[in-house]
Amino acid sequence: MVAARASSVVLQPTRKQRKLLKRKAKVREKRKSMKEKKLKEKSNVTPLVTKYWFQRYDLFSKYDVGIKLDEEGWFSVTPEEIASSQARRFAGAGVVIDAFSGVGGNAIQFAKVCHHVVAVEIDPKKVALASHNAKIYGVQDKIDFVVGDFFQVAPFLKGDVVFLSPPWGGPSYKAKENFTLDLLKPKDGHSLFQVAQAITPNIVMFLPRNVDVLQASELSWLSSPPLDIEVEENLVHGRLKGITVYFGDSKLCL
Ligand code: MGP
Ligand code: SAH
Repeated sequence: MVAARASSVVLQPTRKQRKLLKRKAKVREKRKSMKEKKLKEKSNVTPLVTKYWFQRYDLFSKYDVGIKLDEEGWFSVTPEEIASSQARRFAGAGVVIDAFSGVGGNAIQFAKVCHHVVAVEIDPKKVALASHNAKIYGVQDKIDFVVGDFFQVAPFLKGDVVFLSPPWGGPSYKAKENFTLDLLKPKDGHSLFQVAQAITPNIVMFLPRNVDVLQASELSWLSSPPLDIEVEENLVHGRLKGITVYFGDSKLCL
């Protein structure tokens, strides 16, 4: 009997073929980077926000459907996975006030699970972007957009939850070893909390990952008896992005 013997021959590309493959890879790389450059130019991607553009699908899973952001929106929007988990705690709640709604990252997720959202934003251009983005997620009818300064309009607002994600002072916030609440914009965290407290004790603050957690927790003492509080670390792909502090009743089902 003759045993069948398997044999394989590995063909090495010739020098000429290797050169050709290299050239093709280079052309592909160049085309890819030109395509990215064009896409970035179309999407307000300045050098400051390029790194956030690479995270675009973490920011909005429906990015490719036509999501629009401006420069501040790029570096401030709450990544969808975080915004969605923040909102899910209030599933079924009545009215959520998103006091600094930016381009809509949080407002959209609240609108998906709550009855109604009042989204306050001082910059009319961002309100237009948020309204456009809300349409993409099919929740525009559940959000009332208010162009205004939260500190001015707060006395006229009624709601069951107030969500606070104020400006942290730009991407350089992380240069601080300990981010204290006086660094929040446009007013310090203490004043902001008091304004929100006049609306409801159910307050959520989205804060930098280097925030002074003890100082943030102490805001609960502005109420008597002190508000219940829960501090949550928010990660995306295992990387810490921010800290959420829930005051009051974080499992509202109204
Ligand atoms: P980051 O720390 O600037 O980015 O923002 P990244 O990619 O984590 O940086 P690196 O250090 O890993 O290189 C992280 C997240 O914080 C952003 O996606 C926003 O959700 C949020 N964020 C950042 N800024 C500057 C602000 C802000 O000013 N206000 C609010 N509300 N959120 C912000
Ligand atoms: N959570 C938002 C991002 C908020 S960034 C999102 O996911 O898209 C903070 C926003 O607060 C910015 O858009 C800024 O224009 C807005 N802002 C700053 N001062 C304000 C004020 N006094 N009242 C309302 N909005 C304000």
